[in-house]
Amino acid sequence: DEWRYVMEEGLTDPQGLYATKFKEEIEENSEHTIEIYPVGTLGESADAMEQAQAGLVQFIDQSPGFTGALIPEAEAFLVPYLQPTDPQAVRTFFKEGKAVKEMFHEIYREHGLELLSIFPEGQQVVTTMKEFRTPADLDGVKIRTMSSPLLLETYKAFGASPIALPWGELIGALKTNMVDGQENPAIWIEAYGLDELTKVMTYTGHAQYTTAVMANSDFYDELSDEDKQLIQDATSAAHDYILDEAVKMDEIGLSKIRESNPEYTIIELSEEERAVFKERAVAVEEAFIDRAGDRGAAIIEQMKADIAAAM
Ligand code: 6CS
Repeated sequence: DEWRYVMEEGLTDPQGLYATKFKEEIEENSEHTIEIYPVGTLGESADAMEQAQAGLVQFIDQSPGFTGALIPEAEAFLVPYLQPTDPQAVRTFFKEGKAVKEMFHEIYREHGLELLSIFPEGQQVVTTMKEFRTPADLDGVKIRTMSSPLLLETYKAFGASPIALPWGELIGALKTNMVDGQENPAIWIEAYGLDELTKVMTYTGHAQYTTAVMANSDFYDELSDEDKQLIQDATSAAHDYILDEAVKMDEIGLSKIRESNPEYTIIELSEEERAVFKERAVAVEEAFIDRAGDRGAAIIEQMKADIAAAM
């Protein structure tokens, strides 16, 4: 059969590397073929999710930054200052952590999605027109976020004025000063020229950009055992591959920006500066648990245990 795979990025971006590896594994080991639909080809993220839930596409890669608007528990990956920043700890958390491996499967199933992989793409870095070191510096600064409500709550807690926009509107919004800044991993900032549209890039250490690969669950359930195994094997191969790549992504993204845009100001907040934002993050974690309930609380607890074990 020909299976469709939609993602939020291009073929040379992290989601594209994963998708290409997944496609190769499927096509080498079966008669099935995969057609990859990169960012924009099937509409915005919300459109792609509707098509995946309806079974018009069989596979989707979507970040909790968007999926969180549909599945509150997915916002666990957005809770600020929860995930580690050390690349090896990040790798262990996403490869071996019980939360990532076990706790989301049933939750995504409730939304018609068979969860295959969750992986990181690098630290979220904030790009703005002016330097900031404190929440007061962010007063009135309009920051674009993806559409999950927890991201709006995060930037409100950090002192800024957040605005949720789909990806396709961000570049226009930066060019027309509708927004003053945004957050994304370095690798993406460089690839899409977001550094060219802002003046300063700040490492706040508050999150890893996380994404998830899923199949339509009706499609998956109707497959033969052999095809299910094929998909699981392709998933493990692509997951291992992307985790190795992810360890290098921040470094590659940052060095490309330094090379192509030497004027750009790059700031890493100190531990003392981060501490102020971390205090603000406590209320955001509470807002997550308010929405995601006992199940959400259990996820956070398990994530914290997994992170402690990964350090
Ligand atoms: O900011 C966004 O909307 C986009 N950021 C990344 C890293 N991937 C796709 C997503 O749509």
